Amino acid sequence: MTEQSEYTPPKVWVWNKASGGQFASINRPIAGATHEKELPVGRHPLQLYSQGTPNGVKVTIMLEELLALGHRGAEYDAWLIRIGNGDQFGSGFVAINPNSKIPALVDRSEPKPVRVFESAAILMYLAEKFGVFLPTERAARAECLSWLFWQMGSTPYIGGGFGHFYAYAPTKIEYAIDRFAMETKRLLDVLDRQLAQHKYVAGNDYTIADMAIFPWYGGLVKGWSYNGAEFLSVHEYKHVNRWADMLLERAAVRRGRMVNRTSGEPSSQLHERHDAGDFETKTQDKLEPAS
Ligand SMILES: N[C@@H](CCC(=O)N[C@@H](CS)C(=O)NCC(=O)O)C(=O)O
Repeated sequence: MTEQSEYTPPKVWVWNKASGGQFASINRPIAGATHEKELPVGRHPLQLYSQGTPNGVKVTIMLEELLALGHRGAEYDAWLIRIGNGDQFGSGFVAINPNSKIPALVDRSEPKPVRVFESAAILMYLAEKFGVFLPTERAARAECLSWLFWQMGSTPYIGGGFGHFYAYAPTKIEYAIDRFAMETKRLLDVLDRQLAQHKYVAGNDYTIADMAIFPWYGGLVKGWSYNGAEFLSVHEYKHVNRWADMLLERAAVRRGRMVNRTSGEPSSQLHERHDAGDFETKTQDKLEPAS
Protein backbone atom coordinates (compact mmCIF):
# COMPACT_ATOMS: atom_id res chain seq x y z
CA MET A 1 0.00 0.00 0.00
CA THR A 2 1.21 3.58 -0.73
CA GLU A 3 2.89 5.30 2.23
CA GLN A 4 0.57 7.84 3.87
CA SER A 5 1.72 10.40 6.42
CA GLU A 6 0.44 9.56 9.87
CA TYR A 7 -2.50 11.63 11.06
CA THR A 8 -3.83 11.54 14.56
CA PRO A 9 -7.18 13.33 14.74
CA PRO A 10 -7.24 15.99 17.47
CA LYS A 11 -9.82 15.73 20.26
CA VAL A 12 -11.99 18.37 18.61
CA TRP A 13 -11.95 19.13 14.90
CA VAL A 14 -11.55 22.80 14.03
CA TRP A 15 -11.73 24.54 10.66
CA ASN A 16 -8.31 26.12 10.58
CA LYS A 17 -7.05 25.30 7.13
CA ALA A 18 -8.28 24.77 3.58
CA SER A 19 -9.00 21.12 2.92
CA GLY A 20 -7.10 21.10 -0.39
CA GLY A 21 -8.40 19.48 -3.54
CA GLN A 22 -10.45 20.82 -6.38
CA PHE A 23 -13.42 22.06 -4.36
CA ALA A 24 -11.51 23.49 -1.40
CA SER A 25 -12.70 27.02 -2.10
CA ILE A 26 -16.40 26.16 -1.78
CA ASN A 27 -16.22 23.66 1.07
CA ARG A 28 -17.12 25.01 4.51
CA PRO A 29 -18.40 23.46 7.73
CA ILE A 30 -21.25 25.97 8.12
CA ALA A 31 -24.52 26.56 6.28
CA GLY A 32 -26.19 29.80 5.29
CA ALA A 33 -25.55 32.63 2.84
CA THR A 34 -22.14 34.22 2.35
CA HIS A 35 -23.44 37.21 0.41
CA GLU A 36 -26.62 39.05 -0.57
CA LYS A 37 -27.84 38.18 -4.04
CA GLU A 38 -31.37 38.09 -5.43
CA LEU A 39 -32.23 35.36 -7.90
CA PRO A 40 -33.35 36.42 -11.38
CA VAL A 41 -36.91 35.49 -12.43
CA GLY A 42 -37.95 34.82 -16.02
CA ARG A 43 -41.31 34.70 -17.75
CA HIS A 44 -42.07 30.97 -17.50
CA PRO A 45 -44.05 29.12 -14.80
CA LEU A 46 -41.01 27.13 -13.69
CA GLN A 47 -37.74 28.72 -12.65
CA LEU A 48 -34.78 26.36 -12.39
CA TYR A 49 -31.53 27.38 -10.72
CA SER A 50 -28.90 24.83 -11.56
CA GLN A 51 -25.73 23.74 -13.32
CA GLY A 52 -25.30 20.89 -15.80
CA THR A 53 -23.81 18.37 -13.36
CA PRO A 54 -25.36 14.88 -13.08
CA ASN A 55 -27.75 16.10 -10.37
CA GLY A 56 -28.73 19.13 -12.42
CA VAL A 57 -29.20 17.16 -15.64
CA LYS A 58 -31.80 14.87 -14.05
CA VAL A 59 -34.19 17.81 -13.85
CA THR A 60 -33.49 19.32 -17.27
CA ILE A 61 -34.07 15.90 -18.86
CA MET A 62 -37.42 15.70 -17.04
CA LEU A 63 -38.44 19.20 -18.12
CA GLU A 64 -37.50 18.53 -21.74
CA GLU A 65 -39.41 15.22 -21.64
CA LEU A 66 -42.50 17.01 -20.28
CA LEU A 67 -42.28 19.63 -23.02
CA ALA A 68 -41.81 16.89 -25.64
CA LEU A 69 -45.11 15.42 -24.43
CA GLY A 70 -46.79 18.79 -24.94
CA HIS A 71 -47.07 19.96 -21.31
CA ARG A 72 -46.91 23.72 -21.86
CA GLY A 73 -46.99 24.29 -18.09
CA ALA A 74 -43.51 22.78 -17.96
CA GLU A 75 -41.98 25.73 -19.83
CA TYR A 76 -39.02 26.86 -17.83
CA ASP A 77 -36.22 29.33 -17.43
CA ALA A 78 -32.96 27.63 -16.51
CA TRP A 79 -30.59 30.00 -14.74
CA LEU A 80 -26.95 29.12 -14.31
CA ILE A 81 -25.70 28.78 -10.75
CA ARG A 82 -21.92 28.48 -10.99
CA ILE A 83 -21.12 26.33 -7.98
CA GLY A 84 -17.36 26.75 -8.49
CA ASN A 85 -17.89 30.49 -7.96
CA GLY A 86 -20.01 30.00 -4.84
CA ASP A 87 -23.32 31.18 -6.38
CA GLN A 88 -25.11 28.56 -4.27
CA PHE A 89 -24.26 30.62 -1.18
CA GLY A 90 -26.07 33.75 -2.36
CA SER A 91 -29.00 34.78 -0.13
CA GLY A 92 -31.61 34.25 -2.88
CA PHE A 93 -30.42 30.72 -3.58
CA VAL A 94 -30.18 29.80 0.10
CA ALA A 95 -33.79 30.96 0.51
CA ILE A 96 -34.92 28.29 -1.99
CA ASN A 97 -32.41 25.66 -0.92
CA PRO A 98 -31.02 25.98 2.61
CA ASN A 99 -28.64 23.14 1.70
CA SER A 100 -26.87 25.33 -0.93
CA LYS A 101 -26.72 22.69 -3.67
CA ILE A 102 -28.04 22.69 -7.18
CA PRO A 103 -30.61 21.90 -8.51
CA ALA A 104 -33.41 24.00 -7.00
CA LEU A 105 -36.77 24.79 -8.59
CA VAL A 106 -39.42 27.44 -7.97
CA ASP A 107 -42.91 26.81 -9.35
CA ARG A 108 -44.47 30.23 -9.83
CA SER A 109 -47.67 28.89 -11.38
CA GLU A 110 -49.10 27.99 -7.97
CA PRO A 111 -51.07 30.58 -5.91
CA LYS A 112 -47.91 31.05 -3.81
CA PRO A 113 -44.50 30.18 -5.35
CA VAL A 114 -43.43 26.67 -4.35
CA ARG A 115 -39.74 25.97 -3.81
CA VAL A 116 -38.40 22.45 -4.26
CA PHE A 117 -34.87 21.25 -3.58
CA GLU A 118 -33.19 17.82 -3.75
CA SER A 119 -33.27 16.42 -7.26
CA ALA A 120 -35.49 13.43 -6.45
CA ALA A 121 -38.02 15.70 -4.74
CA ILE A 122 -38.04 17.89 -7.85
CA LEU A 123 -38.56 14.87 -10.13
CA MET A 124 -41.41 13.60 -7.96
CA TYR A 125 -42.97 17.07 -7.73
CA LEU A 126 -43.00 17.44 -11.52
CA ALA A 127 -44.15 13.86 -12.11
CA GLU A 128 -47.07 14.38 -9.74
CA LYS A 129 -47.92 17.83 -11.08
CA PHE A 130 -48.09 16.63 -14.68
CA GLY A 131 -49.21 13.04 -14.00
CA VAL A 132 -46.44 11.32 -15.96
CA PHE A 133 -43.25 9.26 -15.56
CA LEU A 134 -44.24 7.99 -12.09
CA PRO A 135 -46.65 5.05 -12.09
CA THR A 136 -49.79 5.40 -10.00
CA GLU A 137 -50.42 1.68 -9.52
CA ARG A 138 -49.06 0.87 -6.05
CA ALA A 139 -46.56 -1.88 -6.88
CA ALA A 140 -45.18 -0.15 -9.99
CA ARG A 141 -44.88 3.11 -8.06
CA ALA A 142 -43.03 1.35 -5.24
CA GLU A 143 -40.58 -0.15 -7.75
CA CYS A 144 -39.98 3.22 -9.40
CA LEU A 145 -39.46 5.02 -6.08
CA SER A 146 -37.21 2.23 -4.81
CA TRP A 147 -34.84 2.77 -7.73
CA LEU A 148 -35.14 6.55 -7.51
CA PHE A 149 -34.05 6.46 -3.87
CA TRP A 150 -31.43 3.80 -4.62
CA GLN A 151 -29.85 6.41 -6.85
CA MET A 152 -30.10 9.16 -4.23
CA GLY A 153 -28.64 6.94 -1.53
CA SER A 154 -25.92 5.30 -3.59
CA THR A 155 -24.35 7.99 -5.72
CA PRO A 156 -22.66 9.94 -2.94
CA TYR A 157 -20.36 6.88 -2.82
CA ILE A 158 -19.64 7.42 -6.50
CA GLY A 159 -19.30 11.22 -6.53
CA GLY A 160 -18.15 11.98 -3.01
CA GLY A 161 -16.32 8.67 -2.69
CA PHE A 162 -14.86 7.27 -5.90
CA GLY A 163 -14.87 10.49 -7.95
CA HIS A 164 -13.44 12.55 -5.14
CA PHE A 165 -10.56 10.25 -4.23
CA TYR A 166 -9.79 9.03 -7.77
CA ALA A 167 -9.97 12.38 -9.56
CA TYR A 168 -10.03 15.35 -7.19
CA ALA A 169 -8.24 14.67 -3.88
CA PRO A 170 -4.83 16.35 -3.62
CA THR A 171 -3.16 12.97 -2.92
CA LYS A 172 -4.02 9.51 -4.23
CA ILE A 173 -4.96 7.39 -1.23
CA GLU A 174 -4.98 3.72 -2.21
CA TYR A 175 -7.24 2.67 0.67
CA ALA A 176 -9.91 5.24 -0.25
CA ILE A 177 -9.74 4.58 -3.99
CA ASP A 178 -9.98 0.81 -3.43
CA ARG A 179 -12.91 1.16 -1.09
CA PHE A 180 -14.96 3.37 -3.38
CA ALA A 181 -13.96 1.68 -6.67
CA MET A 182 -15.20 -1.57 -5.12
CA GLU A 183 -18.51 0.01 -4.12
CA THR A 184 -18.94 1.77 -7.47
CA LYS A 185 -18.42 -1.50 -9.32
CA ARG A 186 -20.84 -3.29 -7.02
CA LEU A 187 -23.47 -0.61 -7.70
CA LEU A 188 -22.90 -0.85 -11.46
CA ASP A 189 -23.41 -4.60 -11.15
CA VAL A 190 -26.66 -4.09 -9.21
CA LEU A 191 -27.96 -1.93 -12.04
CA ASP A 192 -26.60 -4.22 -14.75
CA ARG A 193 -28.44 -7.21 -13.31
CA GLN A 194 -31.68 -5.24 -13.13
CA LEU A 195 -31.31 -4.04 -16.71
CA ALA A 196 -30.56 -7.59 -17.88
CA GLN A 197 -34.16 -8.39 -16.93
CA HIS A 198 -35.94 -5.13 -17.76
CA LYS A 199 -35.99 -2.65 -20.61
CA TYR A 200 -35.99 0.35 -18.27
CA VAL A 201 -34.79 0.51 -14.69
CA ALA A 202 -38.20 0.07 -13.06
CA GLY A 203 -39.71 -2.26 -15.67
CA ASN A 204 -41.25 -1.76 -19.09
CA ASP A 205 -41.84 1.95 -18.74
CA TYR A 206 -39.53 4.94 -18.85
CA THR A 207 -39.81 6.74 -15.50
CA ILE A 208 -38.15 9.34 -13.28
CA ALA A 209 -35.95 6.49 -11.98
CA ASP A 210 -34.27 6.31 -15.41
CA MET A 211 -33.90 10.10 -15.50
CA ALA A 212 -32.22 10.13 -12.08
CA ILE A 213 -29.95 7.15 -12.66
CA PHE A 214 -28.85 7.91 -16.21
CA PRO A 215 -26.68 11.02 -15.60
CA TRP A 216 -24.68 9.16 -12.94
CA TYR A 217 -24.49 5.53 -14.02
CA GLY A 218 -24.94 6.22 -17.74
CA GLY A 219 -22.26 8.89 -17.33
CA LEU A 220 -19.86 6.35 -15.83
CA VAL A 221 -20.27 3.79 -18.62
CA LYS A 222 -20.16 6.45 -21.34
CA GLY A 223 -16.87 7.72 -19.89
CA TRP A 224 -18.15 11.18 -18.98
CA SER A 225 -17.18 11.01 -15.31
CA TYR A 226 -13.80 11.28 -13.61
CA ASN A 227 -11.86 9.72 -16.52
CA GLY A 228 -12.61 6.48 -14.71
CA ALA A 229 -14.11 4.32 -17.48
CA GLU A 230 -11.03 2.21 -18.16
CA PHE A 231 -10.10 1.98 -14.48
CA LEU A 232 -13.57 0.64 -13.65
CA SER A 233 -13.76 -1.62 -16.76
CA VAL A 234 -17.16 -0.16 -17.56
CA HIS A 235 -17.48 -2.26 -20.75
CA GLU A 236 -18.30 -5.18 -18.42
CA TYR A 237 -21.72 -3.67 -17.69
CA LYS A 238 -23.25 -4.40 -21.03
CA HIS A 239 -26.87 -3.98 -20.01
CA VAL A 240 -26.12 -0.57 -18.50
CA ASN A 241 -24.39 0.32 -21.78
CA ARG A 242 -27.40 -0.89 -23.79
CA TRP A 243 -29.78 1.18 -21.66
CA ALA A 244 -27.59 4.31 -21.72
CA ASP A 245 -27.38 4.15 -25.53
CA MET A 246 -31.16 3.73 -25.72
CA LEU A 247 -31.76 6.81 -23.55
CA LEU A 248 -29.30 8.83 -25.62
CA GLU A 249 -31.53 8.23 -28.63
CA ARG A 250 -34.16 10.42 -26.97
CA ALA A 251 -34.02 14.02 -28.17
CA ALA A 252 -35.20 15.27 -24.75
CA VAL A 253 -32.31 13.51 -23.04
CA ARG A 254 -29.83 15.07 -25.45
CA ARG A 255 -31.37 18.51 -24.93
CA GLY A 256 -31.51 18.08 -21.17
CA ARG A 257 -27.78 17.32 -21.12
CA MET A 258 -27.03 20.65 -22.79
CA VAL A 259 -28.86 22.93 -20.38
CA ASN A 260 -26.71 24.81 -17.83
CA ARG A 261 -23.70 22.87 -19.06
CA THR A 262 -20.38 24.66 -18.68
CA SER A 263 -17.86 22.14 -20.00
CA GLY A 264 -17.26 20.08 -23.13
CA GLU A 265 -17.85 21.08 -26.74
CA PRO A 266 -19.09 24.69 -26.99
CA SER A 267 -21.92 23.44 -29.25
CA SER A 268 -23.11 21.22 -26.38
CA GLN A 269 -23.25 24.03 -23.82
CA LEU A 270 -26.44 26.03 -23.39
CA HIS A 271 -25.54 28.06 -20.32
CA GLU A 272 -29.06 29.39 -19.81
CA ARG A 273 -32.30 28.27 -21.37
CA HIS A 274 -35.21 30.67 -21.62
CA ASP A 275 -36.85 29.45 -24.82
CA ALA A 276 -37.05 26.22 -26.82
CA GLY A 277 -35.31 28.02 -29.69
CA ASP A 278 -32.23 28.65 -27.52
CA PHE A 279 -30.90 25.19 -28.40
CA GLU A 280 -30.48 26.41 -31.97
CA THR A 281 -29.23 29.93 -31.35
CA LYS A 282 -27.66 30.30 -27.89
CA THR A 283 -25.14 27.48 -27.49
CA GLN A 284 -21.63 28.67 -26.67
CA ASP A 285 -20.31 28.06 -30.19
CA LYS A 286 -22.92 30.56 -31.46
CA LEU A 287 -22.31 33.09 -28.68
CA GLU A 288 -18.53 33.02 -28.59
CA PRO A 289 -16.77 34.89 -31.34
CA ALA A 290 -15.04 32.37 -33.63
CA SER A 291 -11.38 32.22 -32.72
N1 LIG B 1 -28.77 15.28 -2.92
C1 LIG B 1 -28.66 16.48 -3.70
C2 LIG B 1 -27.22 16.65 -4.12
C3 LIG B 1 -27.00 17.93 -4.90
C4 LIG B 1 -25.53 18.21 -5.09
O1 LIG B 1 -24.65 17.55 -4.48
N2 LIG B 1 -25.26 19.21 -5.91
C5 LIG B 1 -23.87 19.60 -6.14
C6 LIG B 1 -23.57 19.61 -7.64
S1 LIG B 1 -23.83 18.02 -8.36
C7 LIG B 1 -23.64 21.01 -5.63
O2 LIG B 1 -24.48 21.86 -5.77
N3 LIG B 1 -22.48 21.25 -5.03
C8 LIG B 1 -22.13 22.56 -4.56
C9 LIG B 1 -21.57 22.53 -3.17
O3 LIG B 1 -21.41 21.44 -2.61
O4 LIG B 1 -21.28 23.61 -2.63
C10 LIG B 1 -29.57 16.38 -4.93
O5 LIG B 1 -29.71 15.29 -5.47
O6 LIG B 1 -30.17 17.41 -5.32
